[in-house]
Amino acid sequence: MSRFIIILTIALSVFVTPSLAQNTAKVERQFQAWLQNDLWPEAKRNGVSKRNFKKAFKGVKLNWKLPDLVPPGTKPKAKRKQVQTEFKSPARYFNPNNMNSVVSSGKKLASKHKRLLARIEKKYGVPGSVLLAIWGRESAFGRANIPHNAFQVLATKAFMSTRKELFRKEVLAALIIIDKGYASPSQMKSSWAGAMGQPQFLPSSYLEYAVDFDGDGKRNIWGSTGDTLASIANYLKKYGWQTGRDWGFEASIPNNVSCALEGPDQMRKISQWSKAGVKRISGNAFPSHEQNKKGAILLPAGRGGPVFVATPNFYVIKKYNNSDLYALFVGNVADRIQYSNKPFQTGWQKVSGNKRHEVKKMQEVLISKGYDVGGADGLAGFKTRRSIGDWQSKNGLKPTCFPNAGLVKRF
Ligand SMILES: [Ca+2]
Repeated sequence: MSRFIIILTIALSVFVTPSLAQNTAKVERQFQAWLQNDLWPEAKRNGVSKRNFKKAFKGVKLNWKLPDLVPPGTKPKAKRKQVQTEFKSPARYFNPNNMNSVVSSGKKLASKHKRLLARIEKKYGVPGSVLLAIWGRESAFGRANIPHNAFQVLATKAFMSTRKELFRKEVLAALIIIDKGYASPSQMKSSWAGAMGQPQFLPSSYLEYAVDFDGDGKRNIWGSTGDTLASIANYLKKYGWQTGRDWGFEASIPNNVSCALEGPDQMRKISQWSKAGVKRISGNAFPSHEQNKKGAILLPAGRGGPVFVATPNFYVIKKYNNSDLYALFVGNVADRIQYSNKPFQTGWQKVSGNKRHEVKKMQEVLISKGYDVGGADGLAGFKTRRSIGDWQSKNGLKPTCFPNAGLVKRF
């Protein structure tokens, strides 16, 4: 390092550090004022007592390590980050070691909690294997370290994040939870995203869907296995889980069935898909109890990966986390716990060379041409996938229904 740079570095650190510290202290003061003058009046209108409000925020300061923060007087960084992010293959989501380990713990817990799961299934109509898969995914069956103070996370985000309104609702719900005595402030542990306990419920979901299944009078999603599993079951039931139906099946879809027919708004009877040549990859027929009911075709990587027939229950799992890959992870783990322990049989084609901002640009062009891509976000949800397929057909290309590198460059 040259002497000049060393001097410059020292000069900068002397100059920058105190001003950053001063700014941090200033924002902390603004946060404390916001708690008292902005959040407290609304909490009060929601019936929260001053005593419990004080308890919740005793010693709580901003958490500066959380993602997506926008301190007062700054601009969001998220967009810049999004631009640089690589558009990734779904394969990453299905790491075989990770899945094997969730399945193996899930199988052990299925036998350990057999009677409990049977009682929950009887009451809510959701199979134990699906509950175990979600429990495993959300909190490693309650073993994950979920260390944050929910009030700190939620209030920091309600005060200065890219989604203030959402977190404001959640911090108010968290206050109601302790004000009603459902949980103590010290119990209120959450992830960095504000999701609480073993089922990873946001506070508003806790108020709406958590249940007391072990009968001690508390809806304890932090420490009770019965309450955790039944709360997940109740959540799925309230979102329309259809008892007795599967979540979906890995399939093969012939080329004469266009990949642009994907999506829950284009469901057909499973027997009709069958007639059109859609088959289960296992070689078995679709179960007879499914034949007369509706399902959607699902191509998470377009023609470049495993394809599925998804039942409405697949879209109920997505209410837990709005991602096709999440719901497929849960569905596959559930099948492997309950039926046969096999990963998806078709491999995922490699995806490389695209950045999210390039996919976003392609979406914007498609929107300008009148296609519905479900919003330009640089991700390939089913509306984007099938619009790509339609565009490809109209332009004399073989539909792949996926933003392959060569294709994206054409936009
Ligand atoms: Ca309980």
